Parts: sequence; structure tokens; C-alpha cells
Amino acid sequence: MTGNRTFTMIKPDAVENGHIGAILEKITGAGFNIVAMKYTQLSRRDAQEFYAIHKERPFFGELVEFMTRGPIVAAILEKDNAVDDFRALIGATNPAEAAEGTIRKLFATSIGENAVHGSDSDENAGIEGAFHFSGREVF
Ligand code: RTP
Ligand code: MG
Repeated sequence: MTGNRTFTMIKPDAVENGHIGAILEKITGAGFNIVAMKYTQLSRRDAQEFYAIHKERPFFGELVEFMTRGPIVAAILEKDNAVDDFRALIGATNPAEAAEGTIRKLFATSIGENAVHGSDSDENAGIEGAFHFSGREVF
């Protein structure tokens, strides 16, 4: 990864609420190219591993319950400055603090159920993309 890719998930709340299409439109409309994508569901083990960095946090159990309760869309996105530009597009973790027009402002319901994930560094974008996709699934 050289700064032009990030990893995202459309989380179970946004899938349940019927927002997959609108969110993908926001993403491609902002200039991101989808280079890998799948509709899948995380196992408990997947969620615990994916969010291992938060395992001591008080919300960890809730986060694992939430992220495993239904299907998600996982995708790798390409664009110059992908990690930072995507985090700007999704907005703050808490939708109440997210800027107008951001994906979380538009589609998230709470700080825990906040519609989308975005990698926080180039290094994590690479790790998270490889967690979900094999080389032959990335175009
Ligand atoms: P993400 O990793 O999903 O893109 O979100 P983020 O960087 O904006 O936020 P992070 O601090 O990494 O937290 C990961 C996810 O944990 C849930 N969370 N719940 N109840 C709470 O106080 C709380 N805080 C965080 C959210 O789903 C958050 O996106
Ligand atoms: Mg994070």
C-alpha cells in the first residue's frame, strides 16, 4: 500500500436500514474506485481479531455483538490520499459530531452503530484489506 488505498465496511446497521446503494454512490461520487468488494458476515472470531486494538475498551463486547449481528459489505477503495480522504468523507466516529454531508451524519444512528468503517492508516488499510480479500479478489 502506498497511500492510494483504504479499506471500508458498510456495517450491519446501514445494511439493515437499506443504505448500501446510497453509501456506495457517495463513495464512488467522491472519486473512489472500488478495487475489491464482497457481501459477507463476520464471525465472532473475525470481529474480535479485526477490532483487537479495542479489546480493553468498555465498548468491546457491544462492538463485537453489533458487527456480527448481520451482513456487511467489505471493500477496498482506491484514490490518491485514500485513507485521509475517506475518513473525511465518513465523518467523526460519533454521528452527532460528524460534519454535514458526511456518510455518518447522513446514515449513522449512534456512536456505536455508525454505518461505516474506514482504515486509520496506510499500514492498517493493507492489513485490513488482506484480512478480507485474497490477491485474486483485488482488481
Ligand atoms: P472505525 O474503526 O469503525 O472506522 O471507527 P473509528 O476509527 O471512527 O472509531 P474507533 O475509535 O476505531 O472505534 C471503532 C468502533 O467502535 C465503536 N465504538 N463504540 N460506544 C462507544 O463509545 C464506542 N466508541 C467506539 C464504533 O462502531 C466505532 O466505529
Ligand atoms: Mg478505527
